[in-house]
Amino acid sequence: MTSNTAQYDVVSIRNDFPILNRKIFGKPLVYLDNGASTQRPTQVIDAVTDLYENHYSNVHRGVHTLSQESSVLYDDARVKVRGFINAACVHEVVFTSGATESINLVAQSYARPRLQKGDEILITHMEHHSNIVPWQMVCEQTGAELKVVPISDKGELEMDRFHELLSEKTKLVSVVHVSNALGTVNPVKELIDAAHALGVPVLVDGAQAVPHIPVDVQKLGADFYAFSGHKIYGPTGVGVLYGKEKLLNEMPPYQGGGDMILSVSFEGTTYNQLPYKFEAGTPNIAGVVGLGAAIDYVQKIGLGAIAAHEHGLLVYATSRLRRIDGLRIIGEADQKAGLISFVLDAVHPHDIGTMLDAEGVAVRAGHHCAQPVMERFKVPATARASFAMYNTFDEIDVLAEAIVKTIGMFS
Ligand code: C6P
Repeated sequence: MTSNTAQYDVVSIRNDFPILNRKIFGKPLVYLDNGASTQRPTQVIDAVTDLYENHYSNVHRGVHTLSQESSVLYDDARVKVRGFINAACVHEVVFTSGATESINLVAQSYARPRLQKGDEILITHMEHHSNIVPWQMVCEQTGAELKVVPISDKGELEMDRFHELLSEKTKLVSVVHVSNALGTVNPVKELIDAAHALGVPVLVDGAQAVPHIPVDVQKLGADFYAFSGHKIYGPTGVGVLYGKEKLLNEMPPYQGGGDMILSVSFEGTTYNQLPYKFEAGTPNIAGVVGLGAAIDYVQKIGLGAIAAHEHGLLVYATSRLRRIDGLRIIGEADQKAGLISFVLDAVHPHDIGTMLDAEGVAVRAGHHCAQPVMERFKVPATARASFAMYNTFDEIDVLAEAIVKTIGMFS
């Protein structure tokens, strides 16, 4: 199948990603582990290099030229993130180290002071550990209880159970937008509307959504939205917590340190305004600048075009993989983003990962930090091929052939 169309020039996109020229065991790299982390285009690498070579210093702390320039680049990235997710204002965008920290921040700063015995936090059975463990911790700290919305055999949320579990006891709903283990795209707007009807705020874990589908936090009505830079072609160690201004203003700082204060004395401290109140210490300046460049890059290609391309890959890959004897796809929701989790009758997922690597194909094998999903589908692990804007239909063919070869070697 051809991988290039008049509207979507995947060849030119691939040229922006130097690592895609790598050979693995003498074979062209087929990188299908984008759910774990995407690769970076030259534009992001160059933006980080330019910062370090020409502008770098600490931010918001110096009157000298380099500090001013770094501060402008850092603050510009926040403006880009605001536009990207359509937050109402820049100070609703808090830079964190990643989706994990964003969720922990909400658990400790929003939920912990509000929760007491008898209260409930509602999550789903398809959450990443990052959206389970912080809630277990805060429940332990406060005596609140964690409730879990079950999922169907197709890998969709059981919406009737969601409505039953949502009650006046629920103090927060925290739900994944796109499941990293199943690919399911959840009806987050519907979930948010139902929660809001009871006055319950909602956090959306968007780590696997923002690289693949357009996200407008105001249209969704999300109270909090979390994602990571490294899954959207940006650097590691940087992420975003979007929060509604009113809620962020009501929350105490998550950590204490430099930049999050207006004044400090031994008698007491006055906290800085949003978003700095939540950005204690020297931030990941290069990470933030790189994230800004990544957002520029994604917006230049267009998330609508990326989503359409990846959907084409998903449809093609699903039909190719379904035809392989002994292969079972885990997660067949009607609404899916570009990833396929699968198991083989004859081969353990870790062996699948190793065998595919020998063919140059990088997939993730394991529980994907979503062990409750594995337990739900009664598998110890899966192999997962996850797509990005630079993947091609030819690469899906390589994947399918490598799987068939793997089965042949193990039978
Ligand atoms: N999932 C995967 O291979 P961090 O580690 O903070 O950047 O992202 C955590 C996270 C949160 N939510 C979802 C839905 C995720 O998929 C992830 C990260 C990777 O699936 C690494 S475990």
